[in-house]
Amino acid sequence: MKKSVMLFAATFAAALSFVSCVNSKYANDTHLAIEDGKTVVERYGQLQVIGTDLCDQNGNPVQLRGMSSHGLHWYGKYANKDVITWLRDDWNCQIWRAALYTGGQGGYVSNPALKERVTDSVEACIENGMYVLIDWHVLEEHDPLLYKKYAVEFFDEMSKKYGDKPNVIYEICNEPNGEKVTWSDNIKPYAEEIIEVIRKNDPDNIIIVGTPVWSSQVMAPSSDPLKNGKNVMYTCHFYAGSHKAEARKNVANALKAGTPIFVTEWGTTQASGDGGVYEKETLKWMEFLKAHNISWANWSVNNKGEDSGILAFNADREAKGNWKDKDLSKDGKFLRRILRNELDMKSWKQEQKNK
Ligand code: DCB
Repeated sequence: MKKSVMLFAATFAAALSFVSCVNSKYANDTHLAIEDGKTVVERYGQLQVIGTDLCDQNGNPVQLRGMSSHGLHWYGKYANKDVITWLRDDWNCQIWRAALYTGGQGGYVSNPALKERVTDSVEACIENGMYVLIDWHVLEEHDPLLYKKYAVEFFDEMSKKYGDKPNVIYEICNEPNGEKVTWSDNIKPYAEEIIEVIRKNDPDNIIIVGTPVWSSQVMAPSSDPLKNGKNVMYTCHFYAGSHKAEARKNVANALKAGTPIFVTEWGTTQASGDGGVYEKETLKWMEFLKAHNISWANWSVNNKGEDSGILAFNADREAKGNWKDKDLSKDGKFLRRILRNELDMKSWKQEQKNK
């Protein structure tokens, strides 16, 4: 008796999840950079946040996917039109992330000319009909408040310049970190001020806010929300070799609590950016992000020879794009297939069996 009830319940649950999968409100998303001759920005237009979903101009949920630059002060040469166009046309990228390290040697605060790598990126993406993340890459300084003065100027300028373009997404603090850096005392006051600066020039483009502990504590904003959270999302970063089921649970809980999430950076490797490509763990994350309609950018475009870099060591030194198989690292070959919709957990498992 009990057994049959359980069996019934299990069958019912399975049927339900099947139906909800087929009838998913996310089923219409084609995940294409170009469809019927139209770029993704031509199709989706002005983005907006509805509930926890990133949506297009008509209110349909959409999932954007693409690549992040490495630090623009190290590998900014790849932030050019040739490479970004190649990523759109060959890799099916809908979004590009320009990672402007703020602190540290060579970062923006000590090297303001770096801004050109950002504006080059934005202009290439506008011409290409792609979305672009302007990433204020807080990392070494730990606390976004430390260089707030620079962030105010920077985001004021960017939002004046590009606020009327639907392509632009502002990522205002990559990865706050350090024991003393908390949501309520550091990130929230920083974010409220920067959002106010941006909103004077740009009433509607999406703004993304980092979360504590290298953007892993995604529950933090739900208990102490921003005063100006309209069209604001929060970021969760993961590295598939380091962050697994528990991190996904955090994200699921944050969504349940009403927090919209955008994974502005993730890697197939360990959190160091190295340590091997974790294919199966990555594909678990891909299934999860797709099922929850969470957009992402992968770390990163470089040829330094680290496992999370998509280029083979020393490949494409001229930064021209037009990559052949031999120019790609293991990570690069894997990522390209994911982005081109050629690989998912099911087909990967089949391939492993056939090996
Ligand atoms: C993040 C950063 C990013 C960093 C990657 C991989 O940091 F946002 O800037 O990129 O994740 O670690 C790495 C590059 C290296 C470079 C190094 C120097 O791949 O080539 O030499 O930056 O800045 C994270 C992410 C997660 C965690 C820690 C860090 N974590 N971190 O969970 O502990 O310490 O940078």
